[in-house]
Amino acid sequence: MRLSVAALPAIPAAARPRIGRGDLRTGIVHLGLGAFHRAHQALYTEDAGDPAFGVCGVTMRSMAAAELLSAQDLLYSVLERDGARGEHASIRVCGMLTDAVGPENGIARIADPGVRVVTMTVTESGYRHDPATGRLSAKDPDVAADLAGRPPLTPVGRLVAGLRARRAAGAGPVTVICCDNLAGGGRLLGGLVTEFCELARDEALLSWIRDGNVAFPSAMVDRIVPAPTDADRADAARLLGVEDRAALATEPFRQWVIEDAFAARRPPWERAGAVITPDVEPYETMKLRLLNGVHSVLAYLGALAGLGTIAGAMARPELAEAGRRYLGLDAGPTLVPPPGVDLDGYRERLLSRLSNPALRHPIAQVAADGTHKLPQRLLPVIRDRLARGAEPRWAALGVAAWMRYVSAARADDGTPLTVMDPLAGRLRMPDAPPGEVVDRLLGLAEVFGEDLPSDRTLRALLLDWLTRLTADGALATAREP
Ligand code: CS2
Repeated sequence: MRLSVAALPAIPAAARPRIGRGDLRTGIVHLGLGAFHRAHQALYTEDAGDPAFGVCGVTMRSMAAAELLSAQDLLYSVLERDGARGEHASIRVCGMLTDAVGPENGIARIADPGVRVVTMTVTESGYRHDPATGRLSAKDPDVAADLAGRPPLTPVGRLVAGLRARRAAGAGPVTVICCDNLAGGGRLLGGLVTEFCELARDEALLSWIRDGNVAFPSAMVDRIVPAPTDADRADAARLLGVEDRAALATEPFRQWVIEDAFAARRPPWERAGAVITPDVEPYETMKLRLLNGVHSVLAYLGALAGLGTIAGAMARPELAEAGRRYLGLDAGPTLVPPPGVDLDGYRERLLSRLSNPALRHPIAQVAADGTHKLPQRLLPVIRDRLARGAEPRWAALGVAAWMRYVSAARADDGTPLTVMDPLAGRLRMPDAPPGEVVDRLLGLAEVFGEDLPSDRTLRALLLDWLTRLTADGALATAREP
């Protein structure tokens, strides 16, 4: 039997959805119906317990998730894998989706007066911005085509179309929350929407937004959610007693900190443990520089060493040590802890989350889209340390490992690696010597800005690390710092 409303009586009572289906109305449109949303914001919203905030999930790239979910009455299960308890996993079925649709139908739902919140997880590169400046990427052909007036394909173009429809329908104010790993994501997204409207000469929408009808709070989102696998579906079937083709696995930990800047009614997310605060920045900075930063360091070194998962990289003492040094010596000193947070405790907990052996988080997933991730994670740490006259050695090792990964596109044992990045074609230079690789990659202004390419300390660090990575490989380089 497959998971569906009719199958719910057959699954363990503790795993059943927490809000009655009959009570649920659509109050949120979510753009980007991937695993992260389903294991994070959807569960927070279900746990908040307000039936006025069911979620209309909108797929942005392929219809696969919408079809899969629609075939099982929009139900899916989430496994929590806790390495500290062996292979044990607990499971629950989330029942918060009220729809799973493609962009054409989804965008129109933003104009529904019952909708008060739009959330977005479209990955860092989905915003189609220049990561160094935060401006809309004018060279991007999809952005240009959206601006020229075709049915929009970019997430920002689609969001603008939805807001335009909402204004026209007189459906009232709405809050748009960027739930991707971007510093100041609310400001960034608000800026991109404004820029898009300006370029499209949509004065009416611009003034509607300026009049306070749309708020763009920033948020820090945290939960490690690997791409779902057959093993996850098999475990879900075993624990539920019915088949769930949309099952996902995640870790027990979750965190959500949202800036208290809403334009309309919102779900009582604090009931589910979310923090609503006037200042989200210290949380974002801490999470991006510590968790995401060390993730990237481990992913590029681990990929070069031929390893498959983040926990696998953490199991190599030399890589775990490089990660610790990055956290303790480079990232840590740049942070101001958020109120009540003990940074040492946060760091130790983080290291144990990354070592969770039950969560097979693929390195390839973390290594993807480095040109959009490094500017959020490692480069701000490097800038801060350089400004204080310090040498950011471990952050530079992470960047050098990225340089080796994208330029050689093979592991240290020669195995080819698939580099996923919007700029992949420009990054590949398998036969170039380290000095040339450093100069050409550092010269990418959209990644490294105008300041870093001319920094001599950084260039020397990168050249030293890249020369050693090329000659000795990642493990030996990390072993003899
Ligand atoms: C990861 C993140 O894929 C990546 O680059 O660093 O997705 C990470 O797992 C999440 O941000 C955890 O909250």
